[in-house]
Amino acid sequence: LRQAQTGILTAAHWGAFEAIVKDGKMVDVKAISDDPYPNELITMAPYQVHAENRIKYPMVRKGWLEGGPANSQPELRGRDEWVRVSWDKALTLVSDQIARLQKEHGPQSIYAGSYGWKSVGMLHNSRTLLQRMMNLSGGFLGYAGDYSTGAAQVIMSHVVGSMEVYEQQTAWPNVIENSQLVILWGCNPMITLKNSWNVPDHVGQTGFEALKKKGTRIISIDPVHNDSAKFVNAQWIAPRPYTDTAMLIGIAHTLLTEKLHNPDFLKTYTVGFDKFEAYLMGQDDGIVKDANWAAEVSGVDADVLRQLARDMAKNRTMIMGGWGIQRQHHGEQQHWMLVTVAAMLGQIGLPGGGFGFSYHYSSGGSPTAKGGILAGISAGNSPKNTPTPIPVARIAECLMNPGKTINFNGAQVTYPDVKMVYVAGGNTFHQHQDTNALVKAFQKPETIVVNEPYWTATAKHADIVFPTTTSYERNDLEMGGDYSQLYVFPMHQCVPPQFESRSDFDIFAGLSEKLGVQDAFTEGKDETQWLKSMYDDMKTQARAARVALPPFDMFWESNNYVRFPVPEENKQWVRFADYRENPLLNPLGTPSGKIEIYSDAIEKMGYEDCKGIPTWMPPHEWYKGPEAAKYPLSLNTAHPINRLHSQLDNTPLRKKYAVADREAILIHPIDAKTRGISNGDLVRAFNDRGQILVGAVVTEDVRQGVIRISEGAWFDPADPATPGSLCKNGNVNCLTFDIGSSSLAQGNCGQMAQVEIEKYQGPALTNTAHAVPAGA
Ligand code: MGD
Ligand code: MGD
Ligand code: 6MO
Repeated sequence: LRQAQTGILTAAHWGAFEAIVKDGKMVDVKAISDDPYPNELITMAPYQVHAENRIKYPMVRKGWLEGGPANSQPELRGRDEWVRVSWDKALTLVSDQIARLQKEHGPQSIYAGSYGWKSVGMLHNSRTLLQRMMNLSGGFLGYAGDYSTGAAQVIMSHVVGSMEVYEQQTAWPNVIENSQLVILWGCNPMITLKNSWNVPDHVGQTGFEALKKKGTRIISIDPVHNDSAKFVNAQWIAPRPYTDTAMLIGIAHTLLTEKLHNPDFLKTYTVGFDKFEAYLMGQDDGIVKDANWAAEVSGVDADVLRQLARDMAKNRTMIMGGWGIQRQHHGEQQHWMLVTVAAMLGQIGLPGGGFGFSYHYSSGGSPTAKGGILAGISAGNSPKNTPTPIPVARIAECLMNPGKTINFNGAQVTYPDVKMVYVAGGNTFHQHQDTNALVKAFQKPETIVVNEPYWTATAKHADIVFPTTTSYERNDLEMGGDYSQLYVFPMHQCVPPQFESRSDFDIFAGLSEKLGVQDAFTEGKDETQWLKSMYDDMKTQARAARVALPPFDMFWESNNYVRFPVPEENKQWVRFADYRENPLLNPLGTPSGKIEIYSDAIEKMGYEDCKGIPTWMPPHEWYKGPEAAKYPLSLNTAHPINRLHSQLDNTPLRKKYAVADREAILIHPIDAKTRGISNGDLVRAFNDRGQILVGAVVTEDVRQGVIRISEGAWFDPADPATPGSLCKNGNVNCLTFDIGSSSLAQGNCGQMAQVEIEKYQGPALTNTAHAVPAGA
């Protein structure tokens, strides 16, 4: 047990901390002493609680309130007035619609997948609570996959037999000791490790620090000279965006023709290399895919690619793949090729070798502790008539095209006619691509309900909004270290619920009451009783692992948190070592039990856009596509340094990154000069889908021909009545396109688009992204 010193112990996606509260206001925070890499984002907690754009009361959009779901003037969503109502009225309005739709149209008429990053906490898990209530009241339409790894998680299941992207990685001490060369492939861990799905342990950053100290050679392959590459003094290789598959194929060709590959490994542990070899050598299409071919596509010198292949083969090499590269059209191919190259190198399952797709995420590789694990509240069982989920990133298409059938991982999915959308803990208007098309799609349903602490663009485009507490206004429990399971943190309530806000638990309990399922929803337990039962289950597991914990009451009163011991052997754990040691006894979860460089299952699906072997296919938009004549710049939409997606955009931290009060755009000096753009200028970035206002940062940190605008700036159309009007805050998804990565995974393509930019010459525009709407 570890003790908090001065404040109230709580936690967030950005770390555990002690909150300092004075006269009912959170005024300051202090990172816990165990945090090896405290994250500045925690200092924004007081601003989260006391933000000016909190939703204060239950609100209903005027058109919906007056016309009801059938005559609500849905085209006014996003610009209508808001009317304050009582909690009882708001709960009745929503529960009446749920009951009516379940009866008249069935569960497929209510989309309650509600994708999103919400806040941490095992009880107040908004999305699970929504689904719990929906399951009890007749079911709902949910989603499959996610926005983070949509393409990679599906292809990896076919190639290595698990989603892979969320698996524990070879432990950091083993990597530090054994890796001689580390490749950061589209990977920016010093930034993306700041935040975790659970509470971060921040061990990953100490791993990179140790590599730096040891002088391990690191190469970063990224169109942007990212912060991690700078931190570890990596060699920077800057490809044309979206061309990584071609680069990797060129590297594979060098490995093969220079006999640097490992035929024994390929024979014992993989299937289908012969088919890939035929493709490499151009046996079908007459195109030999060597380093010269790859250089022509990717803009990286052929000699650099050849040297990379040689260096990888001669050293114990760990390839750390990020996920931006698969948030692209044909995004499946990138990770498939990374595994193929790693298989050719033959180091998978060896200390410090192979590949890892989660070193940049939630501290994959932080050694697993021994103790207990908290289980959160569950969504319960789905009723028998629950509809087939839709791929998460196809939501806008689904709303626009009821009845349409699409391919999805060997199956077919038909979009139901969605009449109601319920969002709790996500920000659809941030996460989804092609925002202006989403505005139209959001006019289709009869009713849109949102639980939110803030007036986000999603809340502004809803019909009914429930004001929700932040996690600092309720009691909860959460694990620390997604992979390590190192900590259990109490999340003590720091301040009372602000204004009339309620927790998601209370909101869904209230709706459950009106729907006649309250007892099943709460199981007769209040907040404290739920937390006690979660803690007690965890304590029982810990006891079995010979770790003694105090009773719940003592733990809760004490302001302590739990830190579990890490067994020595876990510090040397190597991913795939068991498979390498005995592939017959420890087969992979693929049809062949081996790594599938050729997948018969995928081949038999017969898709044009995802074949049986990893293949280079030009993406929907890129610098060689026809659209490049009008829109020559390739867009990069990486995750923001000082936010979690859209979260915290409404805090003073934006002073660190906003330029002229807009989201920043990184522009290469030559691209800026030819357009007369200087540092600090307002810039209009645009294509056929939309236009946004951004602030110029002219820098050689981006490859020429590439612009970087981070995801997450709140959507703020200059004229909400005119489709496609200028977004005054710089929401990059106004520029991205909304098609699936392929028929296989249907992942999103948020990390690509062709764009043009110009110096903004129009009238001065006030940024109103964080303003409250009329009537609120
Ligand atoms: P967040 O900003 O975290 O993003 O998309 P989201 O997960 O939707 O939204 C969470 C919302 O939940 C916020 O509005 C917050 O205020 C609210 N919230 C927080 N706590 C609570 C709570 O307790 N209760 C309720 N009711 N609400 C709460 C992220 C998504 O974006 C992801 S994961 C990825 S990987 C994608 N990345 C990406 C990209 O790289 N490029 C482009 N172009 N688009 C992208 N979109 C995707
Ligand atoms: P990204 O920033 O989207 O993060 O983790 P990732 O998806 O790995 O992309 C990583 C790097 O890929 C970037 O430096 C980008 O320039 C590069 N890249 C983009 N396109 C290409 C390309 O075509 N080729 C190559 N070689 N490189 C390319 C995201 C992860 O991060 C997720 S999914 C979430 S939900 C969390 N979000 C998040 C956040 O919003 N903020 C912070 N600070 N941390 C976060 N951590 C998590
Ligand atoms: Mo994600």
